[in-house]
Amino acid sequence: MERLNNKIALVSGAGSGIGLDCAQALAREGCRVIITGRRAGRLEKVVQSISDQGGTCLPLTFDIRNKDEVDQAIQSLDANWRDIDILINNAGLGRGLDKLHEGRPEDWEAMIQTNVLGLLYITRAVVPGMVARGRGDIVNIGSIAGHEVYPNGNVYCASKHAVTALTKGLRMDLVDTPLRVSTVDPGLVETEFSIVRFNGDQERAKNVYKGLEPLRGEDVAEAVIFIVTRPRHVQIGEIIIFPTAQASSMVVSRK
Ligand code: NDP
Ligand code: 8X3
Repeated sequence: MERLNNKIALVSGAGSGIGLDCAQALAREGCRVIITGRRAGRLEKVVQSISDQGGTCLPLTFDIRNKDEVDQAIQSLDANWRDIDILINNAGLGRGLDKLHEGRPEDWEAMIQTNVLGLLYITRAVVPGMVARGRGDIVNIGSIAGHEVYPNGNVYCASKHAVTALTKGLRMDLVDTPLRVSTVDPGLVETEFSIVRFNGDQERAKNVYKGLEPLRGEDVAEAVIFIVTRPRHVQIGEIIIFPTAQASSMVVSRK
């Protein structure tokens, strides 16, 4: 088993949800963790909770949709933090749940710019250093929406299908290096995802998880830890993870 002590991990979108749980889990395993997001206050709280547990955490506040901000943030890392070993591409969002021909172009832009371009920008900024050092793990947080399409999920599903393709493409491009590329693709996880998707409508967001026990961020974080602790000759391609009461995007048992 690969030990994570003193490795440097970067988790995008770590101020809430799955990213927050990944950051805490990696810190518990001994990583020094760089956390990113737009909400500085959220990141500060995560830094505090990790340092209260004896871990080390550095916040970087930037918008992943802006390539210049991404590049500046990564370049701003001092020598102590620069050699990132583990990149968790988690930042992402759904916006709206509408028929495509009735959807809002600004929602499409937010999803594609964040889930696809943002992931690309940060990968482009971090992976060359990993290649030069001859070590590194990249774990993308995709979705079951990267394997299936559901009604009104059109652009979100397209963005997560793109993540599936980018995971496979990057794995091919790095096959002659010691780097590993993986994806964790969850079904329903109760986080702020649906609150964001429904523009702050808490009631509508709650209904998404009503009548079943959804996944928690920590369930996804466990899969991430499994991936990055495999022996170096083992590369996990993808982990699809559902709540027990979910069998596919559309097949969900609610009591
Ligand atoms: P959350 O909304 O709790 O977390 C998303 C995180 O992404 C936030 O911390 C947010 O931080 C960050 N983020 C969003 N936009 C940007 C941006 N432009 N720049 C920087 N950071 C950004 O939801 P989840 O934890 O559920 O989502 C995490 C990932 O998991 C996403 O990629 C999502 O698609 C995926 N996923 C979620 C599932 C679910 O059911 N919840 C299931 C399958 C996959 P901030 O707002 O501070 O910038
Ligand atoms: C989020 C899960 O099924 O709401 O990726 O699209 S789903």
